[in-house]
Amino acid sequence: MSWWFGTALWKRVLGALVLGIGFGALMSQMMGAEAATSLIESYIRPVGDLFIRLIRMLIVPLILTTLVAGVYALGDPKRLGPIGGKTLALYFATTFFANIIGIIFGLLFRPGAGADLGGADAVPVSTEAEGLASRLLSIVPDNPVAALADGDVLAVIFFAVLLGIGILMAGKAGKPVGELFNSASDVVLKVTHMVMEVAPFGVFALVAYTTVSQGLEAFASIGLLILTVYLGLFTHAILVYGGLIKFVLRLPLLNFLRGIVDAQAVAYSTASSSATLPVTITNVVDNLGVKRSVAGSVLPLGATINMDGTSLYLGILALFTAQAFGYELTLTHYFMIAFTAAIASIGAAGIPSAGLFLLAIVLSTFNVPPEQIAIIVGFILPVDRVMDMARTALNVTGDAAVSVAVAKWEGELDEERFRAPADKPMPV
Ligand code: DAS
Repeated sequence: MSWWFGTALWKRVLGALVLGIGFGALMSQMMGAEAATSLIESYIRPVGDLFIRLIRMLIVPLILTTLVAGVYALGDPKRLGPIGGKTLALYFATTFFANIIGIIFGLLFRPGAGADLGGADAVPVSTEAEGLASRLLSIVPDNPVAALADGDVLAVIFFAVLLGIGILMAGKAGKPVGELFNSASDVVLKVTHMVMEVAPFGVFALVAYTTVSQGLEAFASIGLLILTVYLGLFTHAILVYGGLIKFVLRLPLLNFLRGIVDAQAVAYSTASSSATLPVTITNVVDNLGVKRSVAGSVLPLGATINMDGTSLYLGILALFTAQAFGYELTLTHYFMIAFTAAIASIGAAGIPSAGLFLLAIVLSTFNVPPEQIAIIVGFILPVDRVMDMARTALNVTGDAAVSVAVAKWEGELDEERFRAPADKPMPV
């Protein structure tokens, strides 16, 4: 057992990810996809579902305690403005680049050219999406206890920020409450560490199930689309986040990637930014030295409105559709696709396949009729998961990169911790 706990968690999680894919593929080969899916669904997937429930359980307590403690630690409410401003500016900037990369890759690889949509079962989708305005307006809870109980992340953020400001404004009278939240934040982070010890088992179970249930042959039909999406996501991660961390912030990129690999693996295996949030917060606080004042606000906001992977994916899907149905697109169309993909990604919830169901907004820019939209969604849906896993991992990576940038620019980054070698004990 000492080997197990002596091995860094990120290595165990990464190993579980690889083993899960290998185990799923082997079971499919040995028993056939159907039998393997049934066996894994009955005896292995419940471990993954348990893990998701455990980390989802932590979302509200972690955001509330970390954010209130973080605002209290700032000492001056006026500092929240610059943090919020830098955060939103960076979220929009990275999403803009994601759009451009998505459209460039869609044009380069032409994944939709010659696609055979004949066998698709049409899935009608609405063209409604929560835009930024309505999403941010829904942030004010009319009952904070209900918002906490419902896990309404944006409302919890709003309430926690106000509570933190109230504590600071109360001066000495607020100090006991501030100290209480400081202590509660430490406790909840420790509980998250305990839950993260389950991550290798949860990741293994979820990825093994996805591998057998998706079936490797399904990928053949849209292998080029999957390749285009993965290459686009990888390019965005290296160019935009790598450029930001290494060349703008002048921080070691390897430490960044290693520091958030748990969150990336959990995001990849759950395909849910929201479910991954406790792991993302713990990773950037413990491994990257981002102070709670930034981690507790930037990350929950990012898990809700910053989805660069989704935006990039919708850009590629729009071109896939145009190529599959033979639409001629103009430069204006490309700008409108980029703009609507960004808006849709803001409206996407941090749950599996949320992005796909917002495709209609993007396709409305070149008047694709509902029946063709339904055919595209029906064609993609059976194998959307394998692309969702990757775009969710990118979404989480983007949130973490922005939290590091804002922390660095606001003097809320413990660089010694960021630069600490992986296996060396973290500086206390
Ligand atoms: N699965 C979503 C997320 O959790 C992303 C998407 O569906 O595009 O980030």
